[in-house]
Amino acid sequence: MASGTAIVALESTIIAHGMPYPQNVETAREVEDIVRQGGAVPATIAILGGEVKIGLAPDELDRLGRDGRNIRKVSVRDLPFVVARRMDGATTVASTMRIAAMAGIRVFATGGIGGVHRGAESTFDISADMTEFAESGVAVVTAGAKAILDLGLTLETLETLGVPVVGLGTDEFPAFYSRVSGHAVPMRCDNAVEVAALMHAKWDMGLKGGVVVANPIPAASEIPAAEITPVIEAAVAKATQIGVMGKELTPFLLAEIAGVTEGRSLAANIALVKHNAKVAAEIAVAYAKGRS
Ligand code: PSU
Ligand code: MN
Repeated sequence: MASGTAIVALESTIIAHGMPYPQNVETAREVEDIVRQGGAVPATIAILGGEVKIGLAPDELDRLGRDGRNIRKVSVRDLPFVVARRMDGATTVASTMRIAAMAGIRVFATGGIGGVHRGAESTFDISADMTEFAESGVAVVTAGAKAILDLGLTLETLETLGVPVVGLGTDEFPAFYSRVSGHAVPMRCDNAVEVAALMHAKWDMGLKGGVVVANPIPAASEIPAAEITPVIEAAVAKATQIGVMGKELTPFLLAEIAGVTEGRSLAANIALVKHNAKVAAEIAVAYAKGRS
């Protein structure tokens, strides 16, 4: 960092809880390679034995993927507990953003950020990813927000929190598995240089918090909204029926949807994460150039 190298943070919940083994570890490795090919250094973030790790060795990545669901999903609230108890933890978007910001890393690639869940008006289930965007100065490249959420309420929340939501080459907020959602983004950039300029402008002005860089899934890997919507609705109904709540909800829904679509949603998830990593590397390189 001292020499101005572009760095891209990567999260570990997607490895431990977002995808099954061994696709999770394969994807994590490929994503790191894509960042390197883009001229940046990947920094996968996790807690191992109570230590906050920024950048994992291959065997550490493998351990996270293999132990999967047995590794604690760590949001910001959980950080002091897992550190004090010297536990392992997979970091979500929120805690990865916080740790990246502590280290001065400004760019982070994920699959899809958490947001306001459907039915949040009665469950209050709003991901800590939302409030973290008001706190940590990190740009997160994401395929919109997970379609399992209420995207309209997610966008309203981000507006309230003062978070720029940038459509990258699009006027619509993408819906994770699909390129379109019917919701407009408040602003659009058409390349990494424009995004980097927005980041510099935001932080040079002393504005606090992050930037959502909404990057649609590549067309070839998209699952059309008409096809995935009923699957998502059935999964949400099942979760409500059997009482899945809180931090278990997102992993449950992703696994349920992957089961019903016979892995097609998993393939889409992998494709969009890789594409986000490529774009994040471009932004990190452009941002580092803008600084010098
Ligand atoms: N994106 C994916 N798969 C995932 C997640 C994001 O493609 O598993 C994870 C992220 O770590 C995100 C978390 O922060 O889901 C959101 O969980 P919750 O809704 O409980 O905050
Ligand atoms: Mn939640």
